[in-house]
Amino acid sequence: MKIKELRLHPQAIADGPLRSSYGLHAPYALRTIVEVVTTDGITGISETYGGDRPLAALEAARSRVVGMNPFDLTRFWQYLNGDTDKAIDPAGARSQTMLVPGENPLDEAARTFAAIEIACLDAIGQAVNEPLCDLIGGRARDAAPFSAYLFYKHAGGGGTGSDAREDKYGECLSPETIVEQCRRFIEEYSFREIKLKGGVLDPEVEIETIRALRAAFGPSYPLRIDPNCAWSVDTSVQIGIALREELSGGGYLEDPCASLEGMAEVRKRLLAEGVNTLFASNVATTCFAHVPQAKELDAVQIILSDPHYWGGLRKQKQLSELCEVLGLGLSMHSNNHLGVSMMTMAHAACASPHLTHACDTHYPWQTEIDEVIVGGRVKFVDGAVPIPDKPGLGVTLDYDQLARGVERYNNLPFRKRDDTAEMRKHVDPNWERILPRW
Ligand code: GKR
Ligand code: MG
Repeated sequence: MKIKELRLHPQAIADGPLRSSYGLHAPYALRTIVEVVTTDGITGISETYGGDRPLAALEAARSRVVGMNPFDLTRFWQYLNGDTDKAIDPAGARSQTMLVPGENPLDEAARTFAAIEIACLDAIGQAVNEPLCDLIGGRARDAAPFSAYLFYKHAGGGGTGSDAREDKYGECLSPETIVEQCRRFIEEYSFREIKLKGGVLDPEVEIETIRALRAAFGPSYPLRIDPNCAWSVDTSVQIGIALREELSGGGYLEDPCASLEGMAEVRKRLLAEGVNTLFASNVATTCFAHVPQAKELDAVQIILSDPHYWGGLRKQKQLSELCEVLGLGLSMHSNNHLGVSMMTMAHAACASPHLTHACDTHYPWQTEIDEVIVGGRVKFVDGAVPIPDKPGLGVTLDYDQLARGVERYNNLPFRKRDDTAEMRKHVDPNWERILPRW
């Protein structure tokens, strides 16, 4: 089997005006759907980040991918110099502190590799008639658990003009409206764990929001908050103390402040106060080189993997095993995505024997109108995505929908996620991303 064609389909998908410490989401998020067509007539698919940079990196690999045997992934990894993630990263340049995921040149090799690896594995899975998580060594579970990923947001459901989408949640900039948002998420998806994207409002309001979620849903729903480094070390310590009860029992504090050193300091000071809240990270830990550092400093106890930029599905499985050996927890990070990524994440989670927390997903923030897989959106059962009894990823592309996504993309005036620009356009013309803000 050889790859005879690589097809790239840029996609624009509607997204609501969600807030984070990066700023404001634009009315459309960018993705890329990848197809590898083999000489056997099989087409493997994957989904990755969108916009100029990720597309250019895939384009640059085209001549190497076409003609490649889809099993020849190790040499493709070497060709892309994927091992750059073994290098020590003292300056934290590999972190996601300032750059949004998908834009860091230092994880480009791992990102590009992942997009091709997943499509190749999908093709191989179809060739041997095995679901992807079984193909890479067997599943640890039949369904992947996800969490309710709540966002402070302005009114609006994403999209623009005649393509504007229904706003199911309205403006959510208070504890009460976030509780209501969560209630709807749980009603619709039956999620069992809750994540609040923080770093948006005054810490007092965010503390109040977490307390309101605890009061509304009780301790059987573990809580986590992720301010994406918006807090100083001192503020992180104060919030850790204030939320010691609410973030215990399966919950965690995610990237409260910047850098592994900063998180290590917060952890040390909290432990001295008798607060053993666990820390998770997808900002300070983005690659294998960060894992031993995180462990050594006791800065992070739960690594948030992501097959899209950690180097694909087999790397995800290796990370699960590494975390288990090191006594670290494992969960999964997410950005806006379509159903192909949804299934990739589900297979990755099911193939990971050691997965200690429900994974993140932005999927509830996307709409049916943009879905590119045949049969419409992926269905959740009890807060989890079951692995279908189908080969590969278990989903195929709806080419009409794909063409609509390309058209939306072609009509957009931007080619890169820029939450600062959106914030200035719609909320505050003088907004700067200041870290720490509080
Ligand atoms: O979508 O605004 C967002 C998030 O902040 C996202 O960019 C992060 O990558 O979800 C992510 C996170 O957990 O940090
Ligand atoms: Mg995070």
